[in-house]
Amino acid sequence: MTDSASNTTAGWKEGDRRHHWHPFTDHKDLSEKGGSRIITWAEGVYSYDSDGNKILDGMAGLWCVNLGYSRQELVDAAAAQMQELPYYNNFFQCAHPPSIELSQLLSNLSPGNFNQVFFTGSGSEANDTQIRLVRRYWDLMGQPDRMTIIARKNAYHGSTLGGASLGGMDAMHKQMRLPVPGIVHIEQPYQFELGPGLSAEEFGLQQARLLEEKILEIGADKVAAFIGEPVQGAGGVIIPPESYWPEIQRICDEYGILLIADEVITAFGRLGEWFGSSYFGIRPDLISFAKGVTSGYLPLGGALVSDRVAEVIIAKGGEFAHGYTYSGHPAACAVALASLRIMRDEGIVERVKDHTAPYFNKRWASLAEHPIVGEARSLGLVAAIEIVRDKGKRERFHKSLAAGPRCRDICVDNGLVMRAVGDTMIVSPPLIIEDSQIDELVEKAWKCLDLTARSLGEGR
Ligand code: PXG
Repeated sequence: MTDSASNTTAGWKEGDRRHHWHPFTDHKDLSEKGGSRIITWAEGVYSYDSDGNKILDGMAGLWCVNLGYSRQELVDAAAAQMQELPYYNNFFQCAHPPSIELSQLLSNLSPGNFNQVFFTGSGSEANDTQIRLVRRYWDLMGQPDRMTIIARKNAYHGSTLGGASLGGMDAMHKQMRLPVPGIVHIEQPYQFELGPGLSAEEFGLQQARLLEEKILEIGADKVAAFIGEPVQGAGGVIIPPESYWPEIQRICDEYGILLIADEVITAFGRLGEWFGSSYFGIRPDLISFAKGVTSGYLPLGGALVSDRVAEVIIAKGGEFAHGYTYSGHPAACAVALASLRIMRDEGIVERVKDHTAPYFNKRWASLAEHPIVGEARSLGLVAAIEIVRDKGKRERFHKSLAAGPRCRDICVDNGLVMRAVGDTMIVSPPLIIEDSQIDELVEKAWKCLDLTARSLGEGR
């Protein structure tokens, strides 16, 4: 086969099947299902496949295309930067205007005590950077035994060895013999699964206090940091009760441990605030970002570093022995600058908070009435529904029926991207979604739940 497959669906599928190894994919299953759907173009909140099907992108790509697919300014920013300076590094006492300007803008947009930005190429690298930063910080503070980072089960922090270790995905740990030493996990604030019967307030406090128990078990003088996503995304849009994060903050303060907010999904408007930490009123010491910073048009991530940490490492640390070829890539930074300026100048975060999210939350809540929905939850523009066999008892369908993946496939066939995490269906649409498109999303979701229920008929 040549590398110029005929420009047809069949040609692309064949090239894909033979040569293209996909992330997080069971290729045997993919080929049994007839191969990949080939996405050829996209506009606004819709993507189009090579057969001309129009699909409402309920996932904003992979939680990232926050401004939708049609922003010419982002394309122009990349093109102009590529003509001027397509690449230069930020090593060896060099810098370039886009990385400088973006670090300034991010410092301005972030909460008050963040004034340093370390750029990476992705969210995984951002979280690897956080591991380096917290370990370096405690070494320089003369407390090298503060090594352990506490994370949560079912968290997603990326797929590098560090990111996957911080994450709490059993399947990833098993395949790679992770986590690396010095990372431990506590249970997550997932009330639908773990806390039925408790009030949200009680459950939030109970799950937060697992952090305190773990700190006391390990010894506070051995704990470096706690990391969490303000709302767990890939784990199934797990929205913690209001009582959870303030209690986590209290515990981190009490034992002096660093708080890392992984805001790869929640930063830049997803929860109606520039940072999800602000929504929950927490004061992290470190923030990871990626995805929405460029609206996904080019890869970029990074760590926002608070004064508490930066002052120690910069003042006392000499060279920080860490960095990537693409740390602060000029074209990616130029796109991020354009993307964040659009968000700021068009008031997109405010619009999400005041209009889009309230409308979406109300419409999404109506899905709770569906016969196979055990819960419909949302916050800002992330949302989940729990598919169940018995609403009253919150009983799941048998695993072998794969209700979630079945529903996901039905959704795509009916023009909607809605992702399945087990039997939890999740969405995270572009922030620029219009009311009529929210109506379409919810109507399609309802119809696809009907079709799923019908196809599961025998299992009920
Ligand atoms: N942290 C969080 C909170 C994420 O959601 C990462 C870190 C890693 O970012 P990179 O850029 O290295 O992928 C993520 C990424 C899914 C899915 O199936 C989610 C992510 C990535 C791939 C798949 O929902 N999130």
